[in-house]
Amino acid sequence: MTLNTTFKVDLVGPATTAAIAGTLGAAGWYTSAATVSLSAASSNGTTTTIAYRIDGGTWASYASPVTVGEGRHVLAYQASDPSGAIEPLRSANINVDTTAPTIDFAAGTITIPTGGYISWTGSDAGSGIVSYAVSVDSGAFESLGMKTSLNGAWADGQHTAVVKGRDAAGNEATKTMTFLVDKNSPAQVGPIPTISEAILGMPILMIGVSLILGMAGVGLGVRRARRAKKSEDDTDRQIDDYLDEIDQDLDII
Ligand SMILES: [Ca+2]
Repeated sequence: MTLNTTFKVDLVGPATTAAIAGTLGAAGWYTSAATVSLSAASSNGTTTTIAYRIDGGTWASYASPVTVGEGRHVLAYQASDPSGAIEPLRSANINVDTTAPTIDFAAGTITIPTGGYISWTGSDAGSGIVSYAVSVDSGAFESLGMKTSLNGAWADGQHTAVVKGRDAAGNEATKTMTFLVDKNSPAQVGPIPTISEAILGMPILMIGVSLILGMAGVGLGVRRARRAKKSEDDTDRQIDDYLDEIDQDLDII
């Protein structure tokens, strides 16, 4: 009797493809909600099922596109087919920041002395502020990096400044400030450096101080060693002289 048996060998397990739809901003951030579509195919053509979860939540069976909103998200997914082949666990990072930064300064018209400065604060809960730019009296925007103050040779009188803040995702916010330059206004205390400026300045200062201290330490060590050597030589010479004297005395006797 001849027995014919057919085996279907599933050499390659299922593989999932994730397609993300949304407005891609800067630095890999989406500036709109992002919708993920998952599709899986198995080499033997059998139906596959995809399990997924978001941010370590409960595993669910994928049925339709999944939308994620504001925040940093991790989408984990894994397909399997009826033959028991399971795809290695895959994951995708999906970062969404749809919100522009917030810029703040004192309400109303700010009065500053001649040669004074204007300042503001900014915050962004999503991707974080990466730069500021300011336009005074409709002039060109001046890029200020992370500086949160600006001084200029503004004439006495009223001026306007448009402060623009940009987050890492590319969202921008602008806020207009009105300020009055008045030569009779009391002098301002110098702008306090932003935290990042202060931190950036520290290592350079610390490296400088360490180098000076290190060099001073080496210099001191060399000088001490030299002094010790000299003192040793002097003592040797004194002993030699003393022995010579005894020798001479003995010769006399
Ligand atoms: Ca933001």
